[in-house]
Amino acid sequence: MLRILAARSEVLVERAAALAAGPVVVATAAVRAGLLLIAQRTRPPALAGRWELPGGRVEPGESEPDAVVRECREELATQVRVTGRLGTDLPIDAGVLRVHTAELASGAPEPQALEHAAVRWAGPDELAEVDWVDADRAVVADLVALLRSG
Ligand code: 9L3
Ligand code: MG
Repeated sequence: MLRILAARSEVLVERAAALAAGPVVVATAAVRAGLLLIAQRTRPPALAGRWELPGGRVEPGESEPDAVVRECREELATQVRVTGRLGTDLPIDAGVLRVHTAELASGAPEPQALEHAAVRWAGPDELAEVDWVDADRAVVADLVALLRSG
């Protein structure tokens, strides 16, 4: 009985910590043939024109990989397969940003900018020059390493 109560309170403490940290936003580091898919934001005004790894908020009850797949379908009209995580949790105004690595599913359509101003595939030598949103700039070294490792 006590053990059950202890386990339950652990779950509650974890949930409280998650709520305090705010919502989780996932970002997708999609790689193909040594290139990284990057996307130019249109909103909010403070971020418009700057580039990011596409993604968005995880919905209640949704896993992070499922959120990555959903966001890529909604924002890019393509299908990705999540392959791992990259870097550490990044603090953002909205909560915390977690980068997941991915590849396009076989036969998936070419990504389209449905919600972005533009999307493009960038090579490792270009990433330092990209006008990143602040949160994503923090993982540029990891992104370069990811591209060079494949
Ligand atoms: N955000 C930052 N970097 C990213 C993503 C996908 C999102 N790579 C920030 C911008 C917004 C918030 O997270 O403040 C929610 O993202 P969205 O739903 O507007 O894409
Ligand atoms: Mg988004």
